[in-house]
Amino acid sequence: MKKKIYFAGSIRGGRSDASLYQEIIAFINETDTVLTEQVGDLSRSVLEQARDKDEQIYLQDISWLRESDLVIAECTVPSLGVGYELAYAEKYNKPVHVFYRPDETSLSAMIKGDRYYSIHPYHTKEEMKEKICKILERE
Ligand code: 6K6
Repeated sequence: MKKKIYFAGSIRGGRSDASLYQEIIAFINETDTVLTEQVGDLSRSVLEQARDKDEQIYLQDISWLRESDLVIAECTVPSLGVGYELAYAEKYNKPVHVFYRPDETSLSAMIKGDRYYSIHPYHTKEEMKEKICKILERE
């Protein structure tokens, strides 16, 4: 059966990895279902984001988090929202896989030091995809 994946990535924390998020979301969607496709939405400008109702975004996202089977987070670009989602996912016992590029960021000790999380340093997109295949138990 298809797994429901909550993909987390920086939005207001910075969009420099947005096209990577988009590619990874499409990759996961080949076999499973990403609930949070807007994280990889390149068409939305910063101004459009500001027009969204924050409470609506929050309520929708925590509802998807609770519905999800597992969380995959890309944490190279630091984001308060992603940090919040990781703590929320732990509270609800969701398996959480954290990806980051160690050459480009120093991952927070509050994430790296929490043994609940499966931490995956990676260097290339291909390496990240290989790890995701294992997580999703693809053939
Ligand atoms: C902007 C771009 C696409 O959609 C938007 C509207 N804003 C949001 N829509 C959906 N989820 C959001 C939005 N802003 C934050 N989030 C959630 O928080 C996502 O699930 C991300 O994983 C995380 C990013 O937090 P910030 O603090 O970097 O914004």
